[in-house]
Amino acid sequence: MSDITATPRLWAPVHGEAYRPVPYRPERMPADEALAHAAELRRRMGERRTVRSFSPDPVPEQVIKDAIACAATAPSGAHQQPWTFVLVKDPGIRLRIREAAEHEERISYDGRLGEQWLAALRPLGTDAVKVHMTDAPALVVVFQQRYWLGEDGTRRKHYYVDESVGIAVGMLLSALHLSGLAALVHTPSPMRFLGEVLGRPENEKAFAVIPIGYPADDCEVPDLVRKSLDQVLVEL
Ligand code: IYR
Repeated sequence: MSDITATPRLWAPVHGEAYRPVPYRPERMPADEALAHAAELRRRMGERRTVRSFSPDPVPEQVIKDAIACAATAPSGAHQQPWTFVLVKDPGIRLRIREAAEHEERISYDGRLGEQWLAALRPLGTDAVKVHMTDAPALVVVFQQRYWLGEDGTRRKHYYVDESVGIAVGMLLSALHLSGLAALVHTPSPMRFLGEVLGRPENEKAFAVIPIGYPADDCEVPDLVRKSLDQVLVEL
């Protein structure tokens, strides 16, 4: 390791005045503690399931807000933080989103997806009916800011928006799960209606609708098997 950190710079830094570093010296976690944390986290993350059958019971709103705050710590292209999280509790708005999503999904399931896609979805038991949108007490609709939009209409390019928002959504799902809430990533297609229903500005594009709540008492999930670590990890 020391060899690598000792590698000399071969070119001069070009960031000039804009780069204002501050010290970062997190306390190093002892290995035994790290192993215990990692094993426990792996176990708990292994219990996460995508839920499509929600209890209408209310959830502590602050838990969702804290999870969104966790998601917003995600790394992003040029630290542009190109995300907006719309927390929808209003039952009327949730119903409008459900109806618009079901309208699109019906067209998708009636053929737009194609036979291969429909066959891939069959083990998940999904269909065009999206009761979870109205059963779950909250929806978080995640928007990507495709570009920065100033109040005077000025636009500035955003970088790696898909990657940044994808990472943030992963962190949101982890935070929700570790805080005891169930969620579903729903990506109705096309999603343009979400910006219209929620009154979002032109630079924002819907990325996913995430119903959040507790699983229904009679909730069932598909009997899926995750790939083993051996199957997903390549060590060199
Ligand atoms: N958007 C549709 C279809 C769907 C697509 C994929 I890929 C999934 O993993 C699950 C569903 C729907 O929400 O039903």
